[in-house]
Amino acid sequence: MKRKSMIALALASTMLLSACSSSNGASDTTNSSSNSSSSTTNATNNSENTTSEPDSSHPSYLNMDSQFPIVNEPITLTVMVSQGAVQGDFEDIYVFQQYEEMTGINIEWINVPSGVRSERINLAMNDVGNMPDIFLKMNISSVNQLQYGDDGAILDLSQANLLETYAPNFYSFMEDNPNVKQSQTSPNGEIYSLPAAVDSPATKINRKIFINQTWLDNLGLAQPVTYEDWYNVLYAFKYDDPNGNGIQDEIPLTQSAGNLTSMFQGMWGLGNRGIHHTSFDIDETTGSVRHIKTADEYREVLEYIHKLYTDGLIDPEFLTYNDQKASALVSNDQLGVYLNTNLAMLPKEAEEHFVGIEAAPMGPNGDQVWSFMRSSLHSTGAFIISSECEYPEAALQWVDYFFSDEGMLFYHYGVEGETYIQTDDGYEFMPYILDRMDEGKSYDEAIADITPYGYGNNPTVMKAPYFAGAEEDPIPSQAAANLLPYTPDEVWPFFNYTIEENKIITDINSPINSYTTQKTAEFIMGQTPINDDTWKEYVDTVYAMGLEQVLEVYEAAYARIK
Ligand SMILES: [Ca+2]
Repeated sequence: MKRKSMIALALASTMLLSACSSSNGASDTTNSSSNSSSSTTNATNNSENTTSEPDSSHPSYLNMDSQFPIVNEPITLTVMVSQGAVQGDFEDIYVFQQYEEMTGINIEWINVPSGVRSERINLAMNDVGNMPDIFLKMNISSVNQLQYGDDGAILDLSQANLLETYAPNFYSFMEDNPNVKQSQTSPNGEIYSLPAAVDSPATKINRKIFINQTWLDNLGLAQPVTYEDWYNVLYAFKYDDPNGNGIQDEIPLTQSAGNLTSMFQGMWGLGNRGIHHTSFDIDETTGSVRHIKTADEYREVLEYIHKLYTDGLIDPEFLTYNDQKASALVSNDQLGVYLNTNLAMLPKEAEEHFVGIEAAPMGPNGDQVWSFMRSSLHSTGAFIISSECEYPEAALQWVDYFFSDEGMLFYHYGVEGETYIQTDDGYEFMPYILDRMDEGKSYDEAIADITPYGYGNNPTVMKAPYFAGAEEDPIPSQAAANLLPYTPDEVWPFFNYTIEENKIITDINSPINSYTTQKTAEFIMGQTPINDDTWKEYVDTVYAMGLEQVLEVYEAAYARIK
């Protein structure tokens, strides 16, 4: 509390000083030069007319005459940044080296290995008087933002038109995407971070179904659409030797239990508020929040998947699913259906066989929801300014460029002719960078000293053609276009919980999630048969664990964004 009031005071005095130095600067310029720029004239006018534009309060250290450099004289900002496994020192990343020259802002990097991220954030946030200016790519959760914000460690960006004035690109993105604003606004109304955002169907639809078209062709089958088609196609994949080697070695479908239910739940209308809340959506008949995992429709989903399992149409080892395993199956031409965001985890030959499904699976009542849909927010907490930052305006201008089209391209690809070239399809890295993959480097390694975007949580927008992710390759991109018509009209953003609500989510909903996850696997495999008695016992157990309290939290959080 004490800390918070000191910050408020400090900010007020900064603004006062800024206003003074701005008018001083204006008169200095007028005195020293007869060719005073229009912005100087404006500033002079504004200082005389208090009802006019807010420009008069720009701090004098900012260069307001052009986009770059951001500052009149070089300044230094300390930035704590999360470092992925193959990411070297951020000091050596090409994009940021260039950006120092463009902006006049020297960055002192504090590289933090991603594995110790949480501890280092906590230490830094409590290191009063010695905090970094900025936390970048640190993926700080909403509830932690609220705690640190409440403690006065984080600058509240909702005050004094800070975003509107110094982050206009982000501000307009937020205005155009209300769910981003909802996700970024704390229950107390304050805004603590800029997020990692997405703005293309290929990245928003975080999982697509890819089906082995070669196998369909070999068997003379059409793409499946209805729940019956799906059963029949998976059955043929299993028993009709689609890979033509004369032995039954095919795995029609492999995926984790959670993704299997999410993949098929839309056939019974579940998951109608997108993928950020895998256990909750809206019961359209009542308008109330619904717990998906105890809904009657979920029982039907489980019965369907249980039948697939019993008839051998799902990998019997689905509980230990991982992408490496799927990749090995594809190498051996043994996999029929693959669910992921793109094909990058699979060997190259996957592109010869797999296509995106043409329509979302349709259930017995015509339901056809594709719930793997993100809001425009990929992850929060990508960029945070500490309350000790002396140059918050410059820090905002520094990050805001990455929310412009030009800045998105720069962040992801660097500089044309130096690190990327423009092609008919968009942009690609220069051959000297891509060639590193021939030397055995992964894509992430190959680009690690060029751009900072590996490992996600970047304060920018993932949007084609300015983003280079494998989601934008032709096959995943087409898959996303096919599924887009079936995605929910209203996608819930991440919810922001009060500290009390968050305690309920942690103490009650997390154990419920563990229990429903365990029972889901048991129901699919038949370890617990699905009948009226077992289902009632399961549902009763979840309620006894405190589901009503969690539903109340959800209703409250949902009400805040409505
Ligand atoms: Ca075979």
